[in-house]
Amino acid sequence: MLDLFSEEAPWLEPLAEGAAILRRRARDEAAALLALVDDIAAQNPFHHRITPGGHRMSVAMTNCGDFGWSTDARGYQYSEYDSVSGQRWPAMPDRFHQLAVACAEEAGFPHFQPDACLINRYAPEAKLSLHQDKDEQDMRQPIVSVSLGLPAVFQFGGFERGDAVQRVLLEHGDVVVWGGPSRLRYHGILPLKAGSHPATGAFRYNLTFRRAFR
Ligand code: MD6
Ligand code: FE
Repeated sequence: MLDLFSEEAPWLEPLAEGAAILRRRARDEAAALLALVDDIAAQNPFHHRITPGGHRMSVAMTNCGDFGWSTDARGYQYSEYDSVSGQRWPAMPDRFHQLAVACAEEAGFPHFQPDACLINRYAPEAKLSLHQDKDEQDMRQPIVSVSLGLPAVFQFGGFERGDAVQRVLLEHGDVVVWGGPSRLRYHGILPLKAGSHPATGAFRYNLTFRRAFR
């Protein structure tokens, strides 16, 4: 579990029990991560999916890894094949895997082995409504989330949709590790404010690493 006052991890900013921000943790390797995002998107382009309720998501998505998360008329699920392209997802780059495992360990989750990475791209006004990440099999596994490019306001709530939310700004290179007793908290992203970031232009990218299946 998190040791909130550990001197070895002064960058670790607790959000709640089991959830913390590793400020700027990925900043030095952000350019390399973004180049890998470009490679992945060249194989499986960003796509605005339609939710089971018939809404086009404002966030554009792709995935890499053994499994990818997606939504369509049938619901939300992880699958080996992309229902849009009919192809397998691009492989998860070693660099992604290593970063996710290291961040999980630094936040107190030493056995994380992600098999899926969802990549979200936000343009101005794109948002992600309050949701729980609950499509994974093993809730003991954390989620590691890497923010790149334009800043966004992350809403971090409780266990019911109507609970009060904290708001924190996530900036280029920030990593959120999210697990343990906080694993099923509601969370979301407020509409992205327009801007221009030296590394990503008009966009924000978010990589979320998960263990989809045991
Ligand atoms: C985002 N993140 O930051 C959306 N989910 O763009 C998430 O939905 C998320 O940051 C689970 C754990 C951490 C996250
Ligand atoms: Fe989420």
